[in-house]
Amino acid sequence: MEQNKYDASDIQVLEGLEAVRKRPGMYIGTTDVKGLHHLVWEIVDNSIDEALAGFCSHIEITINKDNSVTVQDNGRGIPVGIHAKTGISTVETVYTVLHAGGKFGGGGYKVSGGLHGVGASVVNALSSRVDVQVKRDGKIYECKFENGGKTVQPLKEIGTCDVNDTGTKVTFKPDATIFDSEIFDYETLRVRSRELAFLNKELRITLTDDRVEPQKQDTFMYEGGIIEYVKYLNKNKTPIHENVIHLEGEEDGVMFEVAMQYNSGYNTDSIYSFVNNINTHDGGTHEEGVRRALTRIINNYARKNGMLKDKDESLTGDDVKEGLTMIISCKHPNPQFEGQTKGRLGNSEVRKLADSVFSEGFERFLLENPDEAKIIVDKAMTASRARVAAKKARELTRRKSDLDVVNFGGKLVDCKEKDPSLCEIFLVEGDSAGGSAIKGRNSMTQAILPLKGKILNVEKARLDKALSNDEIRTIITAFGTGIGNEFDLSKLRYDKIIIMTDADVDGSHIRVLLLTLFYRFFRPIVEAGHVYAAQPPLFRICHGKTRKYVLNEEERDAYLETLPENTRYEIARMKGLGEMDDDELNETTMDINQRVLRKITVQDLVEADAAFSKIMGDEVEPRRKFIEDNAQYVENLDTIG
Ligand code: 0R9
Repeated sequence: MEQNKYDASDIQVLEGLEAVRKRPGMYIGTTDVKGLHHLVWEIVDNSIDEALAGFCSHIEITINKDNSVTVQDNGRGIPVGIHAKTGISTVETVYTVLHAGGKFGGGGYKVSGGLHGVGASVVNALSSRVDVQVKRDGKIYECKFENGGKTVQPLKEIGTCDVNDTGTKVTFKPDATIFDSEIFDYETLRVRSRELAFLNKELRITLTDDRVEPQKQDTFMYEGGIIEYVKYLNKNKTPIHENVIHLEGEEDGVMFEVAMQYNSGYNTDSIYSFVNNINTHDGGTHEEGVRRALTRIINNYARKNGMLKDKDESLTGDDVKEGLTMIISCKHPNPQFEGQTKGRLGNSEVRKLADSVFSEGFERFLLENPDEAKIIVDKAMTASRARVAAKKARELTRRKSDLDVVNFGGKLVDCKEKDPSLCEIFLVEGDSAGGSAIKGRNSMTQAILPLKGKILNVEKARLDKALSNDEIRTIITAFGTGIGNEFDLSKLRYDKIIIMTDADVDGSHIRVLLLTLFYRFFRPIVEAGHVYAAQPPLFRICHGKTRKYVLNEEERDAYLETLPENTRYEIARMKGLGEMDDDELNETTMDINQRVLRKITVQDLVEADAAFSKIMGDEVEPRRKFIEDNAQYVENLDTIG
């Protein structure tokens, strides 16, 4: 990138720091932990700009013992001369005058972006202490502020260093009277530092936590940048072509870059886009350009090579992004962010740039790599066929106005009550337990669906296959909500969905398969707290005329403790659900007055998703390792969230 000579007169004096302290939200969004961490990124952004200008290769972020943060870069150092307009040093000007900085003068070139890009002076205004050190021209300078940006030591020379040793080091302590919390979270800083390293290739970012013994430290540096980001995201997946496809281009100072790789999965939502290192959640012109070009190029290729024979047949945007992991990164000197959360790029000229860079590069890739091209187009063709089949299958499961008993092949034994808030459905492992449950239930409110053996693992099957599975179709129809775009929680026919499986390995496997199904197809039902696991007892203790069922060893021992000495008792270890008779099953597991249910929660969807992919996905090794590491966790998968 071209170097821009810094012109001190570019700095415009706009407002005082007092305004920032009065309304911090206007400058950093919030004063909660998010705002607190935002301070770090405002400072780091300045170092990243220096890196993008080609002068900085290493940024160090340190959380100090007193919860202050130090950010250090090895760039040119902030200019130290006297600023023409303010008559004070440029360093002090940058830190005390709101909106000071190259960007606002128009002459500078600033592409990295914080929330509002107002930088150093805002951090100073919201800090109880800021120390800035600059190494430039063989000298070390220092400048200090306290109490929301009041200068306590104007810039002065404090020593000398090697002429080649240059850089800026800033330490700030957030003002406790402004922020709800002053405690920096290492994990938050680690995740974003890693992301910034992926998005800015070859930039080294070191994060250190000095609050703990021994100190924590992570260093991130990716020579391949977003190429390595894609590899990282596909780590637990199975790529279907070896190399990550990488395309880039530049026009009028706008840089545009894409990395992509298809995997064998069926996700269609792994396209992530960034503008000036900020995630554009809601897409925008850069994403639109790529999506449009991707669909067009794959269709053209398929048609030219005789893969799409029918004139009217074509692949949709969804077909071509199935299993696609993609990072789009755009660096723009003047980005226009739109939408409620400013998560959408609005600059219209970027759509054309994105389209042309992507289509030229991707078309060339397909021509030069016919084997990969075939794999990629085949994948989209299969997705397209699956989409058509799924549509048909979905129509089959769409609930008719009244429950169509024929649909169930006689398997569901429904309850008489029609008010969903009073109804329960038991998903029961095996026909024999199913039989006992049917006899032992309260037929007014309890419906029984016996499941034959293991249900299909939906993590490994595409929608059409899942929907052609009898067991799954029956479940979908019984629930009444529909799936996918048609899902409607208000149509749920049962207030409680109760998974009733044995307390052994097979039982927990079926439970995991059912949870995977719920997680993928019926997540809102889990989120709304409708899903439960029945807890069949492990022991029966008989004494006199009393029969007591307990769930586990601890409960058994605790109960025995309560019996008077010399009491004669008999303990039986309960066998599987299938071996209980209907009275027993009702008494121990189904009767609303006696049973114990465990609510299945999804506390953290993202983590649960990862856990499910690991346990249920393609790769054997991560699954083996995960189960080994989390044997306990997997047994209790229904409580992970
Ligand atoms: C540790 C955090 N780092 C910084 O805040 C930081 C700001 C900065 C910088 C320049 C170099 N390194 C920096 N680190 C810089 C920029 C320019 C010329 N020389 C040095 C330029 O933009 O042309 N500056 C960021 C703003 C300013 N300097 C300026 F406004 F003071 F010029």
